[in-house]
Amino acid sequence: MWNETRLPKEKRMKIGIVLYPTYGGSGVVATELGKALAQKGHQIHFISYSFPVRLDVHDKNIFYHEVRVNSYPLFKYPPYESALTSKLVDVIRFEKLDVLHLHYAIPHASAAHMAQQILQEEGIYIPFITTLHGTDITLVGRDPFFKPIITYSINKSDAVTTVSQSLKYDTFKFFNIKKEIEVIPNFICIKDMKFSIQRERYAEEDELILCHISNFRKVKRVQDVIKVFAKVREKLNCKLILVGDGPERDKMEMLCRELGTCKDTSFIGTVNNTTEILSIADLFLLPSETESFGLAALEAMAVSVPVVSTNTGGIPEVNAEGVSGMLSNVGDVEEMAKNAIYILSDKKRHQEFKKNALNQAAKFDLNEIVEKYITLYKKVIK
Ligand code: GMT
Repeated sequence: MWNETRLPKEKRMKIGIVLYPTYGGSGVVATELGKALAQKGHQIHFISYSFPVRLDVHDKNIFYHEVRVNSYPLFKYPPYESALTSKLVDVIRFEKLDVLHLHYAIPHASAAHMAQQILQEEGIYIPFITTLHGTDITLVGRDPFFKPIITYSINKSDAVTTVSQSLKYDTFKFFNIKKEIEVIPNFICIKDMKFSIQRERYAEEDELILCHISNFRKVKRVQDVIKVFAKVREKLNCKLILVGDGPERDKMEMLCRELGTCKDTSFIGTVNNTTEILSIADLFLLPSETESFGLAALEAMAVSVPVVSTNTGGIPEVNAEGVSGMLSNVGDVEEMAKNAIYILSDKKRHQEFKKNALNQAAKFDLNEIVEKYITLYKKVIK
């Protein structure tokens, strides 16, 4: 897979990618971007507090630098941002990075700005690009307490990107931003894949599989997934697979018990290879309260799984109404259930939605999107 499509030395960039290493979408996007850039011959330095979960390849162009925060009795709160800043200064200096790319504003953008200031004193200029992913703007970022630092560090970035038009709009709406924002959507690599997962582990031959993947936070409205499923199950033979884990998980298990759907629901926890699970699904449910993009929906579509979702935030930019799936208002469980039944109850219609889902996903082709980032890196490197 890692074919040597290397660049001549003078064209290779040394790029620092700062990310959250967990299963969240921003970490996944940052990791996949770094992997694709490394494959093109650029040198990628991932910087985070632990090894990124999706960094499952060995490539001579990929490096990992861990940010460690030493404990000290005085620290009730370990100073992560200072540790990250120091790490950035060290890596930029030693590895001679050309550019930093930060995924998720808090606290990455302010740490990068501080590192930039420190290095400027030594005559080194390191440009940094901030990619806004979602709740850094729509939830956490809107907290009045964080507003000044987010506004300041976005304005100080050498370039700013958002993953959807909707998030760009929200950023200008909620913050006093004086910079241009470029929309560079998330991406997917569409390829023929072989999966070893056995569908029969989760459903009988005559049963359909509905699936949801998230970090089980309130914003994901997993309760609506379960309620929609309960309604679909009244009409169709089906099973529900819930992938992921998070603060709402226990409550969701209780809700399944209340609705009597436990025997048809599998909570499978966090998995590394979500594509494998998605490949056996017939429909993906994404009833989020807010969602700047909806990477999980795109991953579903990339393996021909149609999506029933809400119409909030950037989801309509990903899931095309009546084409790759269907969209409803937040909380409209009744309509989402009707839509799911509509798509699944007719084999021919389901096939059509499946085919369209794959075509729609192909619009977010990895190669095209990665080129947009490369162009941006070149623009900010002086
Ligand atoms: O903002 C978050 O909730 C975290 C972030 C993440 O790290 O998972 O998710 C956001 O970024 C993803 C990748 O760009 C998007 O696909 C998600 O839609 C977005 N989440 C929200 O807007 C809730």
